[in-house]
Amino acid sequence: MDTTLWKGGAKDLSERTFIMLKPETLMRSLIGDVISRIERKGLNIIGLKLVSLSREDASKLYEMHQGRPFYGPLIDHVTSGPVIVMVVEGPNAVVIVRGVVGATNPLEAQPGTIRGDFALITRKNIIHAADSMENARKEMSIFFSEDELVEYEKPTEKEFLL
Ligand code: 3AN
Repeated sequence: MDTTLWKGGAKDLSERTFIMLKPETLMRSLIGDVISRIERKGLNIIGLKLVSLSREDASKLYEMHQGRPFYGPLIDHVTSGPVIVMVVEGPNAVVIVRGVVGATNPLEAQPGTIRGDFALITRKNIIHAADSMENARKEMSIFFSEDELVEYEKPTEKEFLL
């Protein structure tokens, strides 16, 4: 098998991004469906936890939205029940995951995306995904220390994906 592409190409584009499955995802028993979309795309889950989000952590996560009209209800909502926080890794992970997730407003999210298939309204749009590498780093550091992230390679990636 020629591993040149893996070693010299796609692997170099590898990024980490941060994802959170919001309380409605657990309450609607959709965790498996949503995580499966991420897995099937070919990304590696390198960190995963179920947590009860504190108001302090929620306000760090949504810092950029402070002052917006939806900010208060958003914080109330994401602290209303357990969430799943995840770090995933793969080539161009930030942009790739945003594509899998779909547009913020489910009215605009395309069928085939997570929000397009599972969400009706913006506040309860199932999933949060970092929108830049810088925000991904900030957001994952709220929930994970470096030694909680486990890197690995799936043999199938080398053989079938890249
Ligand atoms: P995204 O999650 O697609 O990056 P952001 O960062 O603009 O979108 O918004 C963060 C979260 O704030 C959204 N996931 C959604 O839950 C909530 N939100 C954003 N805009 C609105 C809105 N107009 N009304 C209610 N909630 C909103």
